[in-house]
Amino acid sequence: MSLVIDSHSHLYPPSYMEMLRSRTAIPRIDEKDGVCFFVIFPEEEKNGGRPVEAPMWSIDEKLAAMDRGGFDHSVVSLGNPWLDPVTGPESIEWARRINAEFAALESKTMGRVFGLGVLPNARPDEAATIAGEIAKTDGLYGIITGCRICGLAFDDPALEPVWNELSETGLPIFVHPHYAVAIDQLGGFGTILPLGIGFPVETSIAVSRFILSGGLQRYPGIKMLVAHAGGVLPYLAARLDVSWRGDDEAQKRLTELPSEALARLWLDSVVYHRRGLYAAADLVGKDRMLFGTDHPFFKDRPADIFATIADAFSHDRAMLEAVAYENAVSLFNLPVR
Ligand code: 5CU
Repeated sequence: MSLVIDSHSHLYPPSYMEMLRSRTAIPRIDEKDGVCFFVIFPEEEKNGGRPVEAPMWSIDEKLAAMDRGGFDHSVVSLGNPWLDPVTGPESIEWARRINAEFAALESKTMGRVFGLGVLPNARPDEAATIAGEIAKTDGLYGIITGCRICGLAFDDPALEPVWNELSETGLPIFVHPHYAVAIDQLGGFGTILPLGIGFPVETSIAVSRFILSGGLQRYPGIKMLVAHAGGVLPYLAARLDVSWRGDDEAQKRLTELPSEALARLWLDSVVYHRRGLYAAADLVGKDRMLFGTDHPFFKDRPADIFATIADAFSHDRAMLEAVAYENAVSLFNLPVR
C-alpha cells in the first residue's frame, strides 16, 4: 500500500476539555478522587462516565496511535458534541478558537495531521460566515457537523445560507451523530444500543432529510461525507426509493431516485465487517469510500481496523488504494503526494 489516510479521527483539544470541566450539565467532565470522567451521553450520567484518557486530547498520542496502525496521515476533527453546548456569540468565539487550533495541527505534526473546522451553534447566516472563513483558512480541509446545524434539521429552509456557502466553496462536510434516536427505547444496556443502533440511524435520518428536500440537487457543489459507512442507508436505500415512487409530492421536491442522490455522497469505512463495506461500496462506488478508524473511540487495535478493509478488498487492489488514501486526497484536496 502506498499510503494510508485515516479520515475519521477525533480530538478534544485541551481548551475544549477545560470548557467541559467548567460545566455541570452534560456534556461535562467530572473529577472524582483525582480521576477525570467524560460524561457526554445520558447513559454516562447514570454510570459515572468514562475515564478521560490521553488519546482523547493529546496530539502526541494521536501520532503514536497512527504509528501503531501504520497510518501516514489523519484527517482529524473535534469530537462530539462539538459546539452544541455553547450558543450565540460565545459559540462563534469558540468556533474561531477551535478552528485556529485545528488549523495549526498540520504544521505542528509536520504535515501528518490535517484538521477539519466546526460551525458555531448560532444563527445560520453566522454559521455560513464561519464556513466561509474555514474555506479560506490554510490548514483546514472541511468541517465536521452533527446531525443538526444551528439546532436545525438539514431540510430546514433556514439553513440555505449554510448549504449555499458549502456548495459555492466546495468545502467538504463530514456528518456525524451524537444524540441517537428513539433514545427512550435504547436504555438498559449502557451505551451499546445508543451507539450501535441509535447513532447510525440518527445520521441516516439527517442525511435522508437533506436528500429528500432536494438539497443535493439544489446545491450540486456540496461534498458530504457520512460517518459509519452511511449508517443504515446502504442497506435501506432501495426502500427509500420504493417509498419515494409512491409519493407524488416527494417527487416534486426530489426529482431523482433517493438512491441516485445517495450515490453522490462519500462514506467512511467505519463499519467493522466486510458485508457492511460491500453494501457501502455498492451504494457509492469505488471513488467515494474513505478509510477511517474513529480513533480514539472503541478499543479495536488500529491495525486490525485497517486489516478488515484490506481483507475485504484484497481481490481489488484499485479499490483498496482508493479507499486507503486516494479518495481522501481528492475529497479534501490534501497536500499529499
Ligand atoms: O462511535 C463513535 O463515533 C463514538 C463517538 O463519536 N463518540 C463517542 O463518545 N463514542 C463513540
